[in-house]
Amino acid sequence: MLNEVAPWILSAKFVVGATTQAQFPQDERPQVAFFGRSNVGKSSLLAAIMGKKSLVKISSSPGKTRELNFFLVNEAFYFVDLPGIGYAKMSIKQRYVMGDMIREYVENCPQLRGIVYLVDMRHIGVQLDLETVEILRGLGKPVLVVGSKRDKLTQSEAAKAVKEIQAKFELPHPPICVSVLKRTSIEVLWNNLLEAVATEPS
Ligand SMILES: Nc1nc2c(ncn2[C@@H]2O[C@H](COP(=O)(O)OP(=O)(O)OP(=O)(O)O)[C@@H](O)[C@H]2O)c(=O)[nH]1
Ligand SMILES: [Mg+2]
Repeated sequence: MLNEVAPWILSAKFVVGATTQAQFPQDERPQVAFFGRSNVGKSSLLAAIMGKKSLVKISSSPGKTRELNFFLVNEAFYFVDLPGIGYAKMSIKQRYVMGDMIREYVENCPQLRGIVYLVDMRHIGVQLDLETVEILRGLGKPVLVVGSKRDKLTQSEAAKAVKEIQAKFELPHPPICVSVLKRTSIEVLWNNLLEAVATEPS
């Protein structure tokens, strides 16, 4: 049966919640990872794209995702839900462990074709976001900066936020801005990601 909210999805399943490299899927299928500060809406966005809320852990309290969660989509590629960064209640040691885990994944996974980096449209220019995107770019992975929680802003606030995101992150195009609540630009983002997984790494 076709997925009613996400008709582009033929199948989507949770494969593994990994904490070490040995647990990452070892096959050749391309991967796209979702990253950003804790509570920005990564897991919610994944659930919206895959049209299946029950697959993904979402919480009103930040710090929900603690593992690298791999989802196999259309039997063709993986979406990876990464733990959020900058979660205040996490100990310094925990943050280091998590940071190492993510870095190890990004640096050592040749199947990783790109990273969707989510930025809350209400909080643009946070130093942690700017620095993290710079690091990811430095690691040679394509980064797609996407604005989240579009529904929390008025039309004029959103227009301003789009310009700010484009300027602060030095993007060649205005960013895609999504709302999971209203399902704004979910299909546009999906189409962009399809291109990313279809592109051979340079
Ligand atoms: N209004 C609104 N709320 C959203 C949207 N996306 C996510 N949220 C809410 O934001 C909160 C955090 O969402 P998550 O998807 O768990 O965020 P996350 O980035 O995965 O968080 P961590 O796993 O802690 O890194 C939840 O209460 C969501 O319901 C959105 O587009 N609009
Ligand atoms: Mg999450």
